Amino acid sequence: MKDTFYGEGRVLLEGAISNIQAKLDIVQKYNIAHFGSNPINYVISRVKSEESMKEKLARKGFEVTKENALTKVYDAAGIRIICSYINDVYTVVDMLKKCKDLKVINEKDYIKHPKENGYRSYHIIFELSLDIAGKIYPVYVEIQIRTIAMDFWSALEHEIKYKKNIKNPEMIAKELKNCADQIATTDLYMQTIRNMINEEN
Ligand code: 0O2
Repeated sequence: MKDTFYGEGRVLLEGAISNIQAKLDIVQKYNIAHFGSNPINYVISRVKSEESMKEKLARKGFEVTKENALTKVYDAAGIRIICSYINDVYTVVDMLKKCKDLKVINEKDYIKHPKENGYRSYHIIFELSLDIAGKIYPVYVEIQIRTIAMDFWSALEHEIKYKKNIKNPEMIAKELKNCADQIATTDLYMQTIRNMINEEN
């Protein structure tokens, strides 16, 4: 079906996502074969919805056009990598940065520097050079890497954005912040126990 907003740009966005997913698949198999473990739990991806992209372009003060969606906002193509442990998040970040055809455009470590609401995740924007029939197309992809617990929290917190008429929004925000802090403590605790188990082997 023809895309009414991204037009032929959708081919580039989906192509970039497939390309990075293929890299991640190989990396996972390599890690299992060589180290007997895999830092990645699972991977999900999406092309940002037309509605959400239009809202973001307008919010950032850009004209709502396909060109701006592909070049001014960097998360039209998005991949989320979910790991079990915090150290795995940083292992995956390092692995991705070593890929020769991925250029880091921007990165934000919301794990070391959480947002005020408690949001934690590692974000990197890459520029991927997509080679289609000998022509090189630069495509931006946002990769978010986080633990299962951070992802669980983030999904619930994200719901607030789309829910209208929430009673006690301040109380809910406060409870979510408390929960984010407890999750951060638990993530560290789990990592420590895992390190102790690995030391013993
Ligand atoms: P969706 O539905 O995931 O596409 P922005 O924060 O959007 O003005 P920027 O620079 O792209 O601009 O921000 P950033 O910090 O890199 O965050 C982009 C994405 O990270 C968001 O995309 C969310 O997916 C996620 N994110 C960032 N902050 C939060 C947060 O406080 N809570 C949750 N749950 N997710 C967050 P979109 O476009 O919002 O949505």
